[in-house]
This record gives sequence, C-alpha cells and structure tokens, in this order.
Amino acid sequence: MNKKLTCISKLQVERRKFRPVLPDILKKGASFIRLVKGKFMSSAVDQVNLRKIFKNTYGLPEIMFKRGASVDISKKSIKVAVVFSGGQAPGGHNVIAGLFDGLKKANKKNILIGYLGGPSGILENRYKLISKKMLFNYRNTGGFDFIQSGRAKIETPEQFRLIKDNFSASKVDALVIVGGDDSNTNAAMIAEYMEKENLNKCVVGVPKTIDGDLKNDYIEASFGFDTATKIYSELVGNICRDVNSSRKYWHFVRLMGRSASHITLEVGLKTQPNIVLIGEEILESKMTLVQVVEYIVSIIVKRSQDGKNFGVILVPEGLIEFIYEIKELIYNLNDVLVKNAEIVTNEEKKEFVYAKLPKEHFNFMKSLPIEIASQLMLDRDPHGNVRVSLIETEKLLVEMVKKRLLELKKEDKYEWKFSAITHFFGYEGRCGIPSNFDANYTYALGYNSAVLVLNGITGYLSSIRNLVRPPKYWKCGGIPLTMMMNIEKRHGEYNPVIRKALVDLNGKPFKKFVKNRVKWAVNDSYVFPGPVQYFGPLELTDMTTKTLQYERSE
Ligand code: FBP
Repeated sequence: MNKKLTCISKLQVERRKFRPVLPDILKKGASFIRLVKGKFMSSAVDQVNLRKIFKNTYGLPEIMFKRGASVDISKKSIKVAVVFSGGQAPGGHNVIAGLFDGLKKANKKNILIGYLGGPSGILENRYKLISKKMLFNYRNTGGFDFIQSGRAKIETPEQFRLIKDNFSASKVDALVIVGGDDSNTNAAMIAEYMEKENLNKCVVGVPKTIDGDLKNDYIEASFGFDTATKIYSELVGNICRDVNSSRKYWHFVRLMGRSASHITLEVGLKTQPNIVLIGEEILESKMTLVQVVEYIVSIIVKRSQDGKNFGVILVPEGLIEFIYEIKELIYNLNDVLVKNAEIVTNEEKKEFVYAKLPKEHFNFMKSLPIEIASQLMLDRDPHGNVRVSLIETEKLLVEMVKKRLLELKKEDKYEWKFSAITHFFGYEGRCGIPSNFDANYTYALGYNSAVLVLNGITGYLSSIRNLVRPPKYWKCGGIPLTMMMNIEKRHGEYNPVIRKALVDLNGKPFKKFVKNRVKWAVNDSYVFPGPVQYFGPLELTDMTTKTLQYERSE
C-alpha cells in the first residue's frame, strides 16, 4: 500500500471497485486486434508547409482496429513511458491504468514507467517504474498526482537530442503523451524527430483537456470535459437557485476553458442561466467591449423592469481574446512581450510595453482598470498562450456594467439597483473524481494506446469514437497527429501547432442555445443539475454531455 495515501475517503474506496467497461474490440487484448489502414489524412490548412516540416509523419492513414491478429506482438517485451502534460483533467490516472493493463495483458514482461512532472521529466530523465500495487489507489481517481504534470515545450535541437539519449539510456521503446493541443504538438514533433533519426521509437498522444477544444470528426471529445462541466454545472445550478431564492444579486461567473467557449456553452445548456457569452460569436460579430457591455446591460435593465434585480451570467475564460479590439491588442502585446526578457519589475514592464504599442492600443490599455492591464501583460505560458485564467474578465465586466448603469441613471433613463458578485470556476473542476463516462473513456484511451504502441504505430493520437453509445460499442483506432495541425504565430514566430477546435456557430449545441437564450434571459428557466452521480440509475451515472449528445445525434 502506498504510504502517502493512508487517508482515503469512503467514496474513493467504493470508486476503486469500479471496473471500467472496455469497448468489445479491446476486451481480448492487443493480440486479438488487427490494424486496418483507412484513408490518408492531411491537415485542413497549411498542407505544403506542414508536409515540409513533418517529412516522415505527414499524410499518414487513419488506423482502425478490427477483430483478428496481424502480428504476434506478445513475443517481444517492450518498455513504454507515459507522461502527463498541461492542465489536469479528470481521468488521467485511468489512462495510465488502461495503458498498464493493456501492456500487461499482451505480455507480462512489458514495462511501464511514468515521467515525473510533465515533459521536463523526459528531459531530466526523472521517472518511476509503475507497478500494479502502486496503481491500485489511483484507479478511478481525479488529479494527476501519481506522476504530476507540467507545461514544458519541446522545441530545440538540444531537447530532442536529450530525449533520444534518455530513451536510449533507459531503453524506452515508446512514449505516450497525455495532453491537449500544445502537448500533442510536442508529441508530433518528437515522433517526427524519432522517425527522421531512424530510432524506431513510437510516440502516441491521448486527447486530454477539460477545455473540450481538442476534437474533430475522429476525436469526438477530449477526456475531462465531461466531469469538469458536470462539476461546474452543479456549482452554477446552485448559484441559480440562490439568486432565485434571495432575488438580490447578479452573479458573474467566469468559467475555465482557455480559448474555446465549449465549457461555458455546455454549462449554459445544462443550467439555463440568464446570460451566456460565447467568445466565438462575439468574435464573429466583431463586437467591441462596449457592445458586449451594452448587451449585458440591456438584459439587466429588461429584467429590472420586470422587477427582477438578479440573474446569472456566464463568461468564458477566453472572452477577452475574442473581443475585437482586445484580440488585436493581445496580438501586438505578444510580439512586444517576447522582447522583454531582461525586464523584471512590473513598472519597467509597463513602461517598456506602453512605449512600443501603437497609439490606439496604448490609449485602450490606459482606459482599462490597472489590474486588468497588468494581467494582460503577464508572461505567456511556455507555449506562447495568454494566461487567461489569471485575467479577471468578470470583474472588468462588472465595473463597466456599473458605470454604464450610472450613466443611464444620470440620463434619467433608468433607476438602477445592481449588486454583483463575481466567481471564477476552473481549478475546482479539473481534478474532480472522474464521472463514469470519463472513467470508462480514459481507461479505454489508455488501453487503446497500448495497442497502438505494441503495433509500432507512431505519430498518432489515440482515437475512440461512437461515444454516445455505451462503451461496449465504441470504435477504436488512431489518427495521425499532423492532420490536426496548422501554422500559428507563437512567441513572435510561426510554428506548427495543433489547431484548437472552437465552438462551431453552425453546430447543433450552439444553435440549441441560440433558440433558447431570449427565453432564458427574461424568464427564470434555471435548471439545477446537482452533483456528479457515480452510483444509481444508468441514465444518471452514464449521462454524456449535452455537447456530445447534440453534436453526435442524428
Ligand atoms: P490544457 O489545455 O493543458 O488542458 O489546460 C487547460 C486549462 O485548464 C485551461 O482551461 C486554463 O486556462 C489553463 O489550463 C490554466 O493553466 P494553469 O494550470 O497553468 O494555471
């Protein structure tokens, strides 16, 4: 027994007994699976440049698992390494459990190690050998604490050489990277390097991120989105019930999900609050910050005229990057900020940055509350992303709404009563105990990755489809990582990265929301989803997200 885990909740004890249901095709293990090649896959954009960068791993075919056996994979034992990369997402430990069980089922001598602390663990060759006993307490648990995570970006020739040396020193045959878009970009780069150097090492990715923005026709969902949105929906539902009871506050709730607004849309569909802002729509209609505020104020005023000085508004974490003039500003700031490596204090940074901004952006920055302006200038993450989780957009909106309501009062147009409370829900959901869906999905993704690496597949993302059906019917295989890529400007340079899947404004989930939002704004149509259910009727425990239901329904 792992000594660190002496305090285990009763729920965890019960959850340990949960046996994830494997898709039928995986049940007998890798030795009974035949890999079938489908159509060759290229990226949606930037094909020419990507083909040049990924000379060995671009344009590979889709891979599907069918019954049968193509090679005798059980004869030779292999050593596989797994690493968590990026933000936590519920179910990560089950990926390891599925991978471990899949490898051992094929050959008891197969070995699994876990790199510690994310990709930097690969570079520093810090890892632990994973055993059945060690895994026992982590099955069906949330968090990434078994091997931790990190956000290091792998990009320099020295880093690739280091990985090669570490793989050869530790005799690693394959690497499974559990991560989001940026982490799977790392996976694609390492896979390409290994192929270019003829090293005969496999690299496979697993689609992880609560943000839900790592998806396409072949990746129906990233793991963790299901549980995280269920947790946020419980919290938002509770707030809806609170406002409906006390009838005196407006709650501004910012929800995690770096760029895409999938989390906000899903929570909105589940709880039906009065206002749901969707970043992608705001960008599409080129709304300015003032227009966004005007929209919010119009609903506050309308409700107030009906005697309702309360409500709930959902704000996606990435909103700021979708607002027309701020998007431009951030683009400029990103360029300016890469050149300020020497600067230490905030004051120096402000001076340096302000001096380099075009006049209109300088004026706009000056017009923002000082905290927000400073938050916009925070260092980008190692992948060049703005750290939106640290930008308090909900507070900015409250300030601007208050100001506008005061103006309306002065113009004698509106006697306002407005009292606001702000929240940010993000970290509360990322390490939740995985829902049955995520527990099953992650276990299957891990097992699926075992099949891929046992067959020597490299440069692929573990893909499991048909997710609206029970797990037994899920379809398994892999898709080339490069088919999801495009070229983007990061840290001031153009680089290949996996393209984030934003909310599709023509998609069913968004359309469903649009159809209802006017009603939700004025009526109190709140829904209170309550906590994630782990035991009980299947329609409660195995309920998938509304996003998945709407996207995949006929
Ligand atoms: P991934 O894309 O790595 O899955 O991370 C998702 C996320 O939770 C975002 O929603 C959030 O903006 C970000 O991580 C926060 O990053 P950090 O954990 O570094 O604070």
